[in-house]
Amino acid sequence: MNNDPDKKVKSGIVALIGPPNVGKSTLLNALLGQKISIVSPRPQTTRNRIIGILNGTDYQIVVLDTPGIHRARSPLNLEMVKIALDSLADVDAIVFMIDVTFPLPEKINNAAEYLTKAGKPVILLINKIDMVPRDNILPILQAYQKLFPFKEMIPASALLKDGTDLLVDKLLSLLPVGPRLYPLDIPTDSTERFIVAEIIREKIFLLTSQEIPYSTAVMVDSFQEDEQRNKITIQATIYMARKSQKGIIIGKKGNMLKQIRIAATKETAKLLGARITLKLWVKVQKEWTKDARFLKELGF
Ligand SMILES: Nc1nc2c(ncn2[C@@H]2O[C@H](COP(=O)(O)OP(=O)(O)OP(=O)(O)O)[C@@H](O)[C@H]2O)c(=O)[nH]1
Ligand SMILES: [Mg+2]
Repeated sequence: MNNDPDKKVKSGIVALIGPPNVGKSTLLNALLGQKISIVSPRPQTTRNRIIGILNGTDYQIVVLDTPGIHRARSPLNLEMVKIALDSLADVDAIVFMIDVTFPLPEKINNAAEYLTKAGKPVILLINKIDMVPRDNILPILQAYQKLFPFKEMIPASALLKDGTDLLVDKLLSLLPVGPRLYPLDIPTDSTERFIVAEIIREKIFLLTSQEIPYSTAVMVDSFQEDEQRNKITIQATIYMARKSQKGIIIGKKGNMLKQIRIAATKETAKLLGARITLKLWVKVQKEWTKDARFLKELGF
């Protein structure tokens, strides 16, 4: 790779946007070839704008993963949707993602509205094509053609990295020439603390059910590196919206919390390339999803 940071390349910002659970975070990770953004089978996993920086010899694409657009009621959910929609203001191009396995829902209709308002070139990416017969795809493409004047329509599987190279090619044709916006050697601007909190949150999304993942927030309280022993000690707090949920997240004899800790420790160790000691606390932060001050503390 040409390492001159000032070299003029194809350079710009692209947002991944669409309903929850369509595979936006999976696509970001597939494009980067490493896990930057957490993924789960449940909708509304991503709560923040996550930046992935994709560098090639003659390009840099800054990809924004965003929370899924949904009908929001609680202040937390309203914030999530706002983060997603606000991100469209800063971008050079938009990838509007849908999931080929769900029929065309009415609620996708407001997509035309926000995409039109953004006034940027939009690529439609129809994800999860590995899950349906090829013949199912064409009628869906035709239906979406009526929704918005997309620049391109790309059937893809983020999971199998099918269609992702084509997406990069098409995006490059939409980006301006200029200097890189970020240094060459960083894949994201997320802090290690944020990433660890997200990993813990992901394990909660994967291991618990019903309303529990949605009532959970995680903050890393301390992060102590012992470089000589290549060891990191991390303390984090899991905040639950209700008192009754505290028992559920801790589990019988502390078993649930233990599973969360083991899974999060393993992934954090792999990510940071160090031995990890993870200490988890559980606290009740009453109705935090509606608590403006607490949401601010979480960075919303
Ligand atoms: N079969 C298949 N599953 C996929 C594909 N892409 C994503 N998934 C799965 O779909 C689920 C949701 O993926 P995410 O990447 O978390 O979706 P998202 O759009 O970021 O979801 P939110 O953050 O909730 O808006 C996960 O279980 C993924 O493994 C794909 O191409 N094929
Ligand atoms: Mg996501």
